[in-house]
Amino acid sequence: MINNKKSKILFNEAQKFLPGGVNSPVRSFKAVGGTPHFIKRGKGAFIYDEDDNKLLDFTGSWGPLILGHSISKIKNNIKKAIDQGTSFGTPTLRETELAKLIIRSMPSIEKIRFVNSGTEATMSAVRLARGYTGKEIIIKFEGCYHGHADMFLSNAGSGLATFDQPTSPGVPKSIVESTITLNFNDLDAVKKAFKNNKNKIAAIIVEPITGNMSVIKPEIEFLSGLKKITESNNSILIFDEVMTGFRVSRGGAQEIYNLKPDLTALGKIIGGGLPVGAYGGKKSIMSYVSPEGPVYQAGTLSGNPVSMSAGIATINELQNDKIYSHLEKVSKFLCNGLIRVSKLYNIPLKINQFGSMVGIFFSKNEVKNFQDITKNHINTYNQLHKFLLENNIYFPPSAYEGLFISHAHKQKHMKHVIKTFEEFIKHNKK
Ligand code: KE4
Repeated sequence: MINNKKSKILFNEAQKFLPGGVNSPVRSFKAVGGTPHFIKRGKGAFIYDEDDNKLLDFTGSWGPLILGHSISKIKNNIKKAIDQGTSFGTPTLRETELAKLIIRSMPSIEKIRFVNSGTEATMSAVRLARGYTGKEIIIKFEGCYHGHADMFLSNAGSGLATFDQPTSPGVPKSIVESTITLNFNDLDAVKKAFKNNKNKIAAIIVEPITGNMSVIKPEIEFLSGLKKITESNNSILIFDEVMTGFRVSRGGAQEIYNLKPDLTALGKIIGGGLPVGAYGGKKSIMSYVSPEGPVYQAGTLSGNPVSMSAGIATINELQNDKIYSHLEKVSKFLCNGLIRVSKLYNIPLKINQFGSMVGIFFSKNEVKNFQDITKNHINTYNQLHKFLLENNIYFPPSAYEGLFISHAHKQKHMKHVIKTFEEFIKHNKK
Protein backbone atom coordinates (compact mmCIF):
# COMPACT_ATOMS: atom_id res chain seq x y z
CA MET A 1 0.00 0.00 0.00
CA ILE A 2 1.42 3.38 -1.01
CA ASN A 3 1.65 5.70 1.99
CA ASN A 4 -0.68 8.65 1.44
CA LYS A 5 -1.00 9.82 5.07
CA LYS A 6 0.17 13.40 4.69
CA SER A 7 -1.96 13.96 1.56
CA LYS A 8 -5.01 12.76 3.48
CA ILE A 9 -4.35 15.33 6.22
CA LEU A 10 -3.66 18.07 3.69
CA PHE A 11 -6.78 17.18 1.70
CA ASN A 12 -8.98 17.43 4.81
CA GLU A 13 -7.45 20.82 5.55
CA ALA A 14 -7.85 22.04 1.96
CA GLN A 15 -11.53 21.06 1.93
CA LYS A 16 -12.15 23.57 4.71
CA PHE A 17 -11.05 26.43 2.46
CA LEU A 18 -11.47 25.31 -1.14
CA PRO A 19 -14.63 23.78 -2.68
CA GLY A 20 -13.88 20.04 -2.83
CA GLY A 21 -10.35 20.87 -1.65
CA VAL A 22 -9.25 21.70 -5.17
CA ASN A 23 -9.14 24.50 -7.73
CA SER A 24 -10.26 22.30 -10.59
CA PRO A 25 -12.72 19.42 -10.10
CA VAL A 26 -10.90 16.62 -11.92
CA ARG A 27 -7.96 16.90 -9.47
CA SER A 28 -10.19 15.74 -6.61
CA PHE A 29 -10.06 12.03 -7.58
CA LYS A 30 -13.88 12.06 -7.35
CA ALA A 31 -14.01 10.23 -10.69
CA VAL A 32 -11.63 7.44 -9.69
CA GLY A 33 -12.03 7.33 -5.89
CA GLY A 34 -9.40 7.71 -3.22
CA THR A 35 -7.50 10.72 -1.95
CA PRO A 36 -5.63 13.01 -4.32
CA HIS A 37 -1.88 13.14 -3.81
CA PHE A 38 -0.55 16.57 -2.87
CA ILE A 39 2.47 17.06 -5.11
CA LYS A 40 5.39 19.13 -3.88
CA ARG A 41 7.76 18.95 -6.85
CA GLY A 42 8.38 17.45 -10.25
CA LYS A 43 11.52 16.45 -12.15
CA GLY A 44 11.59 15.02 -15.67
CA ALA A 45 8.99 12.26 -15.94
CA PHE A 46 8.37 12.13 -12.18
CA ILE A 47 6.35 13.95 -9.53
CA TYR A 48 7.01 13.71 -5.79
CA ASP A 49 4.17 13.93 -3.29
CA GLU A 50 4.11 15.18 0.30
CA ASP A 51 4.60 11.60 1.55
CA ASP A 52 7.79 11.48 -0.54
CA ASN A 53 6.34 8.96 -3.00
CA LYS A 54 8.07 9.17 -6.39
CA LEU A 55 5.39 8.79 -9.07
CA LEU A 56 5.88 8.22 -12.81
CA ASP A 57 3.62 10.94 -14.22
CA PHE A 58 1.28 10.47 -17.20
CA THR A 59 -0.91 13.50 -16.43
CA GLY A 60 1.76 16.13 -17.01
CA SER A 61 -0.43 18.89 -15.56
CA TRP A 62 -3.14 17.88 -18.13
CA GLY A 63 -0.98 18.52 -21.15
CA PRO A 64 1.32 21.56 -20.86
CA LEU A 65 4.47 19.66 -19.84
CA ILE A 66 5.43 17.98 -23.11
CA LEU A 67 9.12 18.36 -22.19
CA GLY A 68 8.65 17.06 -18.63
CA HIS A 69 8.80 18.68 -15.19
CA SER A 70 11.25 21.37 -14.10
CA ILE A 71 13.14 21.72 -17.40
CA SER A 72 16.26 23.92 -17.06
CA LYS A 73 15.83 25.86 -20.31
CA ILE A 74 12.26 26.80 -19.36
CA LYS A 75 13.21 27.67 -15.77
CA ASN A 76 16.16 29.80 -16.92
CA ASN A 77 13.95 31.73 -19.35
CA ILE A 78 11.38 32.33 -16.62
CA LYS A 79 14.09 33.51 -14.20
CA LYS A 80 15.46 35.93 -16.80
CA ALA A 81 11.99 37.37 -17.29
CA ILE A 82 11.19 37.58 -13.57
CA ASP A 83 14.47 39.39 -12.87
CA GLN A 84 13.11 42.22 -15.02
CA GLY A 85 9.72 42.32 -13.34
CA THR A 86 6.53 40.23 -13.38
CA SER A 87 4.01 42.34 -15.31
CA PHE A 88 3.72 45.76 -16.92
CA GLY A 89 0.29 45.90 -18.55
CA THR A 90 2.03 47.24 -21.64
CA PRO A 91 3.11 45.67 -24.92
CA THR A 92 6.32 43.67 -24.46
CA LEU A 93 8.58 42.12 -27.06
CA ARG A 94 8.08 38.62 -25.65
CA GLU A 95 4.44 38.65 -26.83
CA THR A 96 5.50 39.30 -30.42
CA GLU A 97 8.25 36.67 -30.09
CA LEU A 98 5.87 33.93 -28.97
CA ALA A 99 3.27 34.99 -31.56
CA LYS A 100 5.84 34.58 -34.35
CA LEU A 101 6.91 31.16 -33.07
CA ILE A 102 3.32 29.88 -33.01
CA ILE A 103 2.40 31.40 -36.38
CA ARG A 104 5.48 29.78 -37.94
CA SER A 105 4.26 26.34 -36.78
CA MET A 106 0.57 26.79 -37.59
CA PRO A 107 0.14 28.51 -40.99
CA SER A 108 -3.65 28.78 -40.58
CA ILE A 109 -2.92 31.35 -37.87
CA GLU A 110 -2.02 34.69 -39.43
CA LYS A 111 -2.74 36.77 -36.30
CA ILE A 112 -3.10 35.67 -32.68
CA ARG A 113 -4.35 37.06 -29.36
CA PHE A 114 -2.99 35.76 -26.05
CA VAL A 115 -5.27 35.19 -23.07
CA ASN A 116 -4.81 33.34 -19.76
CA SER A 117 -6.51 29.99 -20.24
CA GLY A 118 -7.98 27.61 -22.77
CA THR A 119 -11.45 28.64 -21.63
CA GLU A 120 -10.75 32.26 -22.43
CA ALA A 121 -9.36 31.22 -25.80
CA THR A 122 -12.42 29.21 -26.90
CA MET A 123 -14.91 31.65 -25.39
CA SER A 124 -13.27 34.55 -27.23
CA ALA A 125 -13.02 32.60 -30.50
CA VAL A 126 -16.78 31.95 -30.38
CA ARG A 127 -17.54 35.60 -29.61
CA LEU A 128 -15.34 36.59 -32.54
CA ALA A 129 -17.07 34.10 -34.86
CA ARG A 130 -20.47 35.46 -33.82
CA GLY A 131 -19.30 39.06 -34.22
CA TYR A 132 -17.71 38.42 -37.59
CA THR A 133 -20.65 36.48 -39.09
CA GLY A 134 -23.46 38.35 -37.35
CA LYS A 135 -24.97 34.95 -36.55
CA GLU A 136 -25.53 33.37 -33.13
CA ILE A 137 -25.87 29.58 -33.13
CA ILE A 138 -22.82 27.40 -32.46
CA ILE A 139 -22.44 23.66 -32.97
CA LYS A 140 -20.28 21.55 -30.66
CA PHE A 141 -19.97 17.79 -30.06
CA GLU A 142 -20.82 15.63 -27.08
CA GLY A 143 -17.74 14.63 -25.11
CA CYS A 144 -15.68 17.52 -26.45
CA TYR A 145 -14.75 19.95 -23.68
CA HIS A 146 -13.95 23.54 -24.50
CA GLY A 147 -13.57 24.94 -20.99
CA HIS A 148 -16.21 26.22 -18.60
CA ALA A 149 -17.74 29.24 -20.40
CA ASP A 150 -21.56 29.23 -20.09
CA MET A 151 -22.19 28.56 -23.78
CA PHE A 152 -20.26 25.27 -23.61
CA LEU A 153 -21.89 23.85 -20.45
CA SER A 154 -24.80 22.26 -22.23
CA ASN A 155 -25.95 19.09 -23.84
CA ALA A 156 -28.50 18.06 -26.43
CA GLY A 157 -32.00 18.43 -25.06
CA SER A 158 -34.76 15.88 -25.64
CA GLY A 159 -34.82 14.34 -29.12
CA LEU A 160 -37.38 16.91 -30.19
CA ALA A 161 -35.55 19.99 -28.95
CA THR A 162 -32.92 21.07 -31.42
CA PHE A 163 -31.24 23.36 -28.90
CA ASP A 164 -29.32 22.46 -25.77
CA GLN A 165 -30.17 22.25 -22.08
CA PRO A 166 -27.73 23.56 -19.44
CA THR A 167 -25.57 20.92 -17.74
CA SER A 168 -24.70 23.13 -14.79
CA PRO A 169 -26.82 25.25 -12.46
CA GLY A 170 -26.09 28.90 -13.07
CA VAL A 171 -26.05 28.58 -16.85
CA PRO A 172 -29.08 30.45 -18.20
CA LYS A 173 -31.22 28.42 -20.59
CA SER A 174 -31.24 31.46 -22.87
CA ILE A 175 -27.48 31.19 -23.32
CA VAL A 176 -27.48 27.55 -24.43
CA GLU A 177 -30.47 28.00 -26.70
CA SER A 178 -27.89 29.13 -29.22
CA THR A 179 -25.82 25.99 -28.76
CA ILE A 180 -26.47 22.74 -30.61
CA THR A 181 -24.65 19.62 -29.41
CA LEU A 182 -24.29 16.74 -31.86
CA ASN A 183 -22.48 13.41 -31.95
CA PHE A 184 -18.79 13.54 -32.75
CA ASN A 185 -18.11 11.96 -36.17
CA ASP A 186 -21.75 12.40 -37.26
CA LEU A 187 -21.50 14.56 -40.38
CA ASP A 188 -25.10 13.92 -41.40
CA ALA A 189 -26.33 15.44 -38.15
CA VAL A 190 -24.26 18.55 -38.87
CA LYS A 191 -25.71 18.82 -42.39
CA LYS A 192 -29.21 18.49 -40.92
CA ALA A 193 -28.53 21.18 -38.31
CA PHE A 194 -27.40 23.59 -41.04
CA LYS A 195 -30.49 22.74 -43.10
CA ASN A 196 -32.77 23.43 -40.11
CA ASN A 197 -31.01 26.65 -39.17
CA LYS A 198 -30.38 28.30 -42.52
CA ASN A 199 -28.02 31.23 -42.31
CA LYS A 200 -28.11 31.24 -38.47
CA ILE A 201 -25.04 29.18 -37.56
CA ALA A 202 -22.00 31.28 -36.64
CA ALA A 203 -19.53 28.48 -35.99
CA ILE A 204 -18.68 24.87 -35.41
CA ILE A 205 -16.23 24.31 -32.59
CA VAL A 206 -14.56 20.90 -32.39
CA GLU A 207 -11.63 19.13 -30.78
CA PRO A 208 -10.23 17.76 -34.08
CA ILE A 209 -8.69 14.85 -32.18
CA THR A 210 -10.58 14.59 -28.93
CA GLY A 211 -8.87 14.51 -25.57
CA ASN A 212 -11.80 14.96 -23.19
CA MET A 213 -13.56 11.71 -23.88
CA SER A 214 -10.10 10.28 -23.91
CA VAL A 215 -8.51 10.19 -27.36
CA ILE A 216 -10.98 9.54 -30.19
CA LYS A 217 -9.93 9.97 -33.80
CA PRO A 218 -12.04 11.78 -36.38
CA GLU A 219 -13.45 9.54 -39.11
CA ILE A 220 -12.18 10.13 -42.60
CA GLU A 221 -14.07 13.04 -44.19
CA PHE A 222 -15.49 14.22 -40.83
CA LEU A 223 -13.15 17.17 -40.39
CA SER A 224 -13.02 17.95 -44.13
CA GLY A 225 -16.81 17.69 -44.14
CA LEU A 226 -17.00 20.30 -41.35
CA LYS A 227 -14.71 22.53 -43.38
CA LYS A 228 -16.88 22.19 -46.49
CA ILE A 229 -20.11 22.82 -44.59
CA THR A 230 -18.84 25.95 -42.82
CA GLU A 231 -17.34 27.31 -46.04
CA SER A 232 -20.55 26.86 -48.01
CA ASN A 233 -22.65 28.41 -45.24
CA ASN A 234 -20.44 31.39 -44.42
CA SER A 235 -19.83 29.99 -40.94
CA ILE A 236 -16.56 29.73 -39.02
CA LEU A 237 -14.71 26.48 -38.31
CA ILE A 238 -12.97 26.65 -34.94
CA PHE A 239 -10.44 23.93 -34.06
CA ASP A 240 -10.07 23.70 -30.30
CA GLU A 241 -6.41 22.67 -30.20
CA VAL A 242 -5.87 23.67 -26.58
CA MET A 243 -4.78 20.08 -25.97
CA THR A 244 -3.61 18.91 -29.40
CA GLY A 245 -1.68 22.05 -30.35
CA PHE A 246 2.07 21.22 -30.40
CA ARG A 247 1.08 17.91 -28.75
CA VAL A 248 -0.01 15.51 -31.51
CA SER A 249 2.50 17.23 -33.78
CA ARG A 250 4.21 20.61 -33.89
CA GLY A 251 1.45 21.93 -36.13
CA GLY A 252 -1.31 20.21 -34.15
CA ALA A 253 -4.16 18.13 -35.53
CA GLN A 254 -4.60 20.59 -38.40
CA GLU A 255 -1.12 19.61 -39.61
CA ILE A 256 -1.85 15.88 -39.34
CA TYR A 257 -5.12 16.23 -41.27
CA ASN A 258 -3.78 18.96 -43.57
CA LEU A 259 -6.81 21.17 -42.89
CA LYS A 260 -6.91 24.91 -42.20
CA PRO A 261 -9.63 25.95 -39.73
CA ASP A 262 -10.72 29.60 -39.77
CA LEU A 263 -9.82 29.99 -36.09
CA THR A 264 -7.76 27.91 -33.66
CA ALA A 265 -7.84 27.95 -29.87
CA LEU A 266 -4.61 27.08 -28.08
CA GLY A 267 -3.41 26.68 -24.49
CA LYS A 268 -1.41 24.31 -22.28
CA ILE A 269 1.90 23.67 -24.15
CA ILE A 270 2.18 27.26 -25.47
CA GLY A 271 2.42 28.39 -21.84
CA GLY A 272 5.06 25.80 -20.89
CA GLY A 273 3.28 25.23 -17.57
CA LEU A 274 2.34 28.87 -16.89
CA PRO A 275 -1.17 30.30 -17.52
CA VAL A 276 -1.46 31.02 -21.25
CA GLY A 277 -4.23 30.56 -23.82
CA ALA A 278 -4.54 32.00 -27.29
CA TYR A 279 -6.87 32.23 -30.25
CA GLY A 280 -5.85 33.05 -33.77
CA GLY A 281 -6.61 32.60 -37.43
CA LYS A 282 -7.18 34.43 -40.67
CA LYS A 283 -6.17 38.10 -40.65
CA SER A 284 -9.56 39.03 -42.12
CA ILE A 285 -11.30 37.54 -39.08
CA MET A 286 -8.76 38.49 -36.40
CA SER A 287 -8.92 42.11 -37.60
CA TYR A 288 -12.38 42.18 -35.98
CA VAL A 289 -10.82 41.88 -32.52
CA SER A 290 -10.61 45.06 -30.44
CA PRO A 291 -8.92 47.52 -30.66
CA GLU A 292 -8.42 46.82 -34.41
CA GLY A 293 -12.07 45.86 -34.76
CA PRO A 294 -15.35 45.95 -32.86
CA VAL A 295 -15.33 42.56 -31.06
CA TYR A 296 -14.31 43.29 -27.47
CA GLN A 297 -11.92 41.06 -25.52
CA ALA A 298 -9.34 42.07 -22.92
CA GLY A 299 -7.22 40.77 -20.01
CA THR A 300 -5.03 42.30 -17.29
CA LEU A 301 -2.40 39.58 -17.52
CA SER A 302 -2.89 38.56 -21.14
CA GLY A 303 0.53 38.18 -22.77
CA ASN A 304 2.23 38.36 -19.38
CA PRO A 305 6.00 38.47 -20.07
CA VAL A 306 6.86 35.75 -17.54
CA SER A 307 4.26 33.38 -18.99
CA MET A 308 5.41 34.27 -22.48
CA SER A 309 8.99 33.41 -21.52
CA ALA A 310 7.93 29.88 -20.49
CA GLY A 311 6.04 29.46 -23.77
CA ILE A 312 8.96 30.78 -25.84
CA ALA A 313 11.43 28.37 -24.22
CA THR A 314 9.03 25.46 -24.77
CA ILE A 315 8.14 26.21 -28.39
CA ASN A 316 11.81 26.89 -29.19
CA GLU A 317 12.70 23.43 -27.89
CA LEU A 318 9.88 21.92 -29.93
CA GLN A 319 11.44 23.22 -33.17
CA ASN A 320 13.75 20.19 -32.89
CA ASP A 321 12.24 17.25 -34.83
CA LYS A 322 14.17 14.83 -32.62
CA ILE A 323 11.82 15.73 -29.74
CA TYR A 324 8.79 14.54 -31.70
CA SER A 325 10.50 11.39 -32.97
CA HIS A 326 11.41 10.49 -29.37
CA LEU A 327 7.82 11.15 -28.24
CA GLU A 328 6.49 8.99 -31.08
CA LYS A 329 8.95 6.17 -30.31
CA VAL A 330 8.29 5.88 -26.57
CA SER A 331 4.54 6.35 -26.98
CA LYS A 332 4.37 3.67 -29.69
CA PHE A 333 6.49 1.36 -27.50
CA LEU A 334 4.03 1.77 -24.63
CA CYS A 335 0.97 1.21 -26.83
CA ASN A 336 2.45 -1.90 -28.48
CA GLY A 337 3.30 -3.32 -25.06
CA LEU A 338 -0.19 -2.76 -23.68
CA ILE A 339 -1.79 -4.30 -26.79
CA ARG A 340 0.57 -7.30 -26.60
CA VAL A 341 -0.43 -7.92 -22.96
CA SER A 342 -4.14 -7.46 -23.69
CA LYS A 343 -3.92 -10.07 -26.49
CA LEU A 344 -1.98 -12.46 -24.23
CA TYR A 345 -4.82 -12.44 -21.68
CA ASN A 346 -7.63 -11.90 -24.16
CA ILE A 347 -8.65 -8.54 -22.67
CA PRO A 348 -10.55 -6.18 -25.03
CA LEU A 349 -8.37 -3.10 -25.44
CA LYS A 350 -8.42 -0.36 -28.09
CA ILE A 351 -5.74 2.33 -28.18
CA ASN A 352 -5.73 5.61 -30.11
CA GLN A 353 -2.28 7.18 -30.23
CA PHE A 354 -1.39 10.49 -31.82
CA GLY A 355 2.21 11.27 -30.97
CA SER A 356 2.46 11.60 -27.20
CA MET A 357 -1.31 11.74 -26.66
CA VAL A 358 -2.66 8.26 -25.97
CA GLY A 359 -6.20 7.08 -25.31
CA ILE A 360 -6.85 3.58 -23.95
CA PHE A 361 -10.31 2.02 -24.04
CA PHE A 362 -11.31 -1.27 -22.47
CA SER A 363 -13.54 -2.03 -25.41
CA LYS A 364 -13.60 -4.69 -28.12
CA ASN A 365 -15.02 -2.21 -30.65
CA GLU A 366 -13.58 1.03 -31.93
CA VAL A 367 -14.77 4.00 -29.84
CA LYS A 368 -16.10 6.58 -32.29
CA ASN A 369 -18.06 8.93 -30.05
CA PHE A 370 -19.15 9.60 -26.47
CA GLN A 371 -21.94 6.99 -26.53
CA ASP A 372 -19.42 4.27 -27.40
CA ILE A 373 -17.71 4.72 -24.04
CA THR A 374 -19.07 1.97 -21.80
CA LYS A 375 -19.47 1.62 -18.04
CA ASN A 376 -17.13 -1.35 -18.30
CA HIS A 377 -14.41 0.90 -19.65
CA ILE A 378 -14.90 3.41 -16.86
CA ASN A 379 -14.94 0.79 -14.11
CA THR A 380 -11.91 -1.05 -15.47
CA TYR A 381 -9.99 2.18 -16.02
CA ASN A 382 -10.72 3.24 -12.43
CA GLN A 383 -9.43 -0.08 -11.13
CA LEU A 384 -6.33 0.26 -13.31
CA HIS A 385 -5.75 3.81 -12.07
CA LYS A 386 -5.78 2.61 -8.46
CA PHE A 387 -3.56 -0.42 -9.15
CA LEU A 388 -1.00 1.66 -11.03
CA LEU A 389 -0.94 4.31 -8.33
CA GLU A 390 -0.24 1.60 -5.77
CA ASN A 391 2.79 0.89 -7.94
CA ASN A 392 3.90 4.52 -8.18
CA ILE A 393 2.49 5.15 -11.66
CA TYR A 394 0.25 8.21 -11.92
CA PHE A 395 -2.32 7.94 -14.71
CA PRO A 396 -4.85 10.78 -15.13
CA PRO A 397 -7.57 10.42 -12.45
CA SER A 398 -10.39 10.15 -14.99
CA ALA A 399 -11.42 7.54 -17.55
CA TYR A 400 -12.30 10.39 -19.89
CA GLU A 401 -8.71 11.61 -20.14
CA GLY A 402 -5.83 10.52 -22.33
CA LEU A 403 -2.25 9.91 -21.26
CA PHE A 404 0.24 12.73 -21.71
CA ILE A 405 3.74 11.45 -22.40
CA SER A 406 6.72 13.78 -22.17
CA HIS A 407 10.17 13.97 -23.71
CA ALA A 408 11.50 12.96 -20.29
CA HIS A 409 9.77 9.55 -20.53
CA LYS A 410 12.18 6.80 -21.57
CA GLN A 411 11.69 3.25 -22.82
CA LYS A 412 12.62 1.84 -19.39
CA HIS A 413 9.70 3.75 -17.86
CA MET A 414 7.34 2.25 -20.42
CA LYS A 415 8.66 -1.26 -19.72
CA HIS A 416 7.75 -0.71 -16.05
CA VAL A 417 4.23 0.41 -17.01
CA ILE A 418 3.72 -2.58 -19.36
CA LYS A 419 4.92 -4.99 -16.67
CA THR A 420 2.64 -3.42 -14.05
CA PHE A 421 -0.26 -3.47 -16.51
CA GLU A 422 0.30 -7.23 -16.90
CA GLU A 423 0.26 -7.60 -13.11
CA PHE A 424 -3.04 -5.70 -13.07
CA ILE A 425 -4.56 -7.96 -15.72
CA LYS A 426 -3.44 -11.10 -13.87
CA HIS A 427 -4.68 -9.66 -10.58
CA ASN A 428 -8.04 -8.81 -12.15
CA LYS A 429 -8.41 -12.23 -13.77
CA LYS A 430 -8.29 -13.99 -10.42
P1 KE4 B 1 -8.46 25.65 -19.42
O1 KE4 B 1 -9.48 26.74 -19.23
O2 KE4 B 1 -8.62 24.54 -18.40
O3 KE4 B 1 -7.02 26.16 -19.51
O4 KE4 B 1 -8.72 24.99 -20.85
C1 KE4 B 1 -10.01 24.50 -21.15
C2 KE4 B 1 -9.90 23.48 -22.27
C3 KE4 B 1 -10.29 23.84 -23.55
N1 KE4 B 1 -10.20 22.97 -24.58
C4 KE4 B 1 -9.71 21.73 -24.39
C5 KE4 B 1 -9.62 20.79 -25.57
C6 KE4 B 1 -9.29 21.30 -23.11
O5 KE4 B 1 -8.82 20.04 -22.93
C7 KE4 B 1 -9.38 22.19 -22.02
C8 KE4 B 1 -8.99 21.80 -20.61
N2 KE4 B 1 -8.61 20.43 -20.43
C9 KE4 B 1 -8.83 19.88 -19.11
C10 KE4 B 1 -8.35 18.43 -19.12
N3 KE4 B 1 -8.95 17.64 -20.10
C11 KE4 B 1 -8.14 20.67 -18.06
C12 KE4 B 1 -8.04 19.98 -16.73
C13 KE4 B 1 -8.94 20.61 -15.72
O6 KE4 B 1 -10.10 20.96 -16.05
O7 KE4 B 1 -8.47 20.75 -14.58
